[in-house]
Amino acid sequence: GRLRFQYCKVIIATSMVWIMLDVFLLMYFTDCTNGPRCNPQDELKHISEKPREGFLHKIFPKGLLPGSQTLGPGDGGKPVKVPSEREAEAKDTFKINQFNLVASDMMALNRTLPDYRMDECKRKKYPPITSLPKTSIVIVFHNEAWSTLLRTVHSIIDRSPPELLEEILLVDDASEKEHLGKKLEDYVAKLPVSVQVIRTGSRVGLIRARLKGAQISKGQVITFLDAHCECTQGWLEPLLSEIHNDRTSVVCPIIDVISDDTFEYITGSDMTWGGFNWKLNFRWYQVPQRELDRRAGDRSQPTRTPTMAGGLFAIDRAYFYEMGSYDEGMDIWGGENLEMSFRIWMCGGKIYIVTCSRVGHVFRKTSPYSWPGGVGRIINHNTQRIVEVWMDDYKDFFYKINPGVRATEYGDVSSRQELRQKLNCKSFRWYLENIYPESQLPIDYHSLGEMRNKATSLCLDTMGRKSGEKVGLERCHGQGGNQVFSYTAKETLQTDDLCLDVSSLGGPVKLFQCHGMGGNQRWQYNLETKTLRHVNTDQCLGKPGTREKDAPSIGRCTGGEDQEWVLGGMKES
Ligand code: LR7
Ligand code: MN
Repeated sequence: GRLRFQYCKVIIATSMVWIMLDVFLLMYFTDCTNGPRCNPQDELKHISEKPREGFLHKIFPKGLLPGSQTLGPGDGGKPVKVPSEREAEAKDTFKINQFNLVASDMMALNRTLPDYRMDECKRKKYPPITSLPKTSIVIVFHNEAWSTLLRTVHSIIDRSPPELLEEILLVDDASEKEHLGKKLEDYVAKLPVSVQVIRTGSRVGLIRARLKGAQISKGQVITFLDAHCECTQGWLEPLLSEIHNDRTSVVCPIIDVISDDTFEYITGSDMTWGGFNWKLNFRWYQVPQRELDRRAGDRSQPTRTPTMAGGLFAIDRAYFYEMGSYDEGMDIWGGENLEMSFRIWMCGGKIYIVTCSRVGHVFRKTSPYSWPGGVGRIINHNTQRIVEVWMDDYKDFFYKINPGVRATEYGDVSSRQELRQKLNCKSFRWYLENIYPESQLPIDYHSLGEMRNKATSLCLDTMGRKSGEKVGLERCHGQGGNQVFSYTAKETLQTDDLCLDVSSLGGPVKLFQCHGMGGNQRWQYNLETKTLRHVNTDQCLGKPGTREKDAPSIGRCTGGEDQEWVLGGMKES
């Protein structure tokens, strides 16, 4: 009897603690107005959830939260299933942000994520936290959704050692959404870290918005993030410790994919790095063997990357300014990542993908916001500023594949050219030879122009087709673009990042991702006979055969006019 009574007392006492905690939690969360956790019908559900790693535990130490095993939508990085009655709403609201807003809003602002790091990373010893530099985090946004923006903020607070967080700066680039006004300021004021909302006033674009955040930042390091990210366990220490080792290192995490549809967290490969094509689009490519060898096969070592994606990186604040921060002449979106990549490498710094640091990012297929003056105009303007300042003669590749861009205005770049002088930066050729020999821009080449067939006077044309598809033959238009090919020193016939590729006798002649290993992509041009011999098959490129009229053929070398090709843009040698 006595024992049983004691037992009951314990149960009653524990229940009281739980009830009091529940009431407190309810009070805290009814205060915030929107978001999945703050929506009244969700309150009780919230309280019965499994303890989360961070933010809540700053208020309620680990272990004090009621421990039911119920997980919410998206927890553990799992995909969110939108209930069928909300599918129409999800479809209708998709275009607001170009992602599934219903799914995002269903998830906790502090959803749980597994620790995705490889074992070597978990075991790594970093310098003591007290010796690492503190970072300010700068997040710029234009019309970002509430739940993605706040999930970014919560993931930082939850998964960063507080000692390393100087502050979070949210730079609002003239958003027009109610929820990003006072409501945002009130919400962040309650967070256990200094979070400030800064307003650009008028739409200045992400580059100048970042400059505004950087300007007022106080941390020794600035970490930039997009406004729809989720930082994972242990993301910050490896970044800061790289900068601590060498302040001229600019460091990026691996950027994992958060699905724009289900918000599933999908880990990206540690075997990709950043490159670019002739159009100066940023592209992910496979890390070459050369770089794997340099790291002696240790995948937990940072990868030296030729370029960065641009949205997620950390840099020593003073070094950022020494190196010319950003080109203030760039508008809205695009190009700043390549500009910074070329500049950092050519002027003495390094760029790494730190494979022990993982941050998720919602990749979108199109952009949801307005582009004052037009997408094309803005991107060409920014890209022209890069090629004119940094690329020397290699800018020909960009201009030839993008006919018409030369005529557009790009403002005054003289101060950026002076910066290049002042910092005593190396040439673009140096960058290609030393940092990016695998580049899609051939370091040496014989020609850059059209490829005209003598017998038919037609020109080789990609027809805008992709890797794996047949190359076409069309009336020559002399405008470059799809009719621009380079006969390179590696004996490839290349246009952008595609090479003419033949894998069986008699063809077909296809476009294929250039692999730089010769093989099916190796051609020998004979200056006298003007023939192009495919080395592996020992056959020659010719005019269309009987079966197809708009594709070149490949067959026995005859020396006839139908196998003669005049290569435009031949270099004197
Ligand atoms: O006018 C604008 N003002 C802004 O504040 C336009 C955009 N922005 C904000 C925007 O709300 C977002 O937070 O700027 C940030 C980046 O814009 P996104 O998310 O539309 O860009 P993105 O993710 O498609 O583009 C990538 O390339 C950009 C080139 O300018 C930037 O460098 C982005 O930061 C960059 N994102 C990443 O690197 C994440 C990985 C994507 C890849 C590859
Ligand atoms: Mn983005």
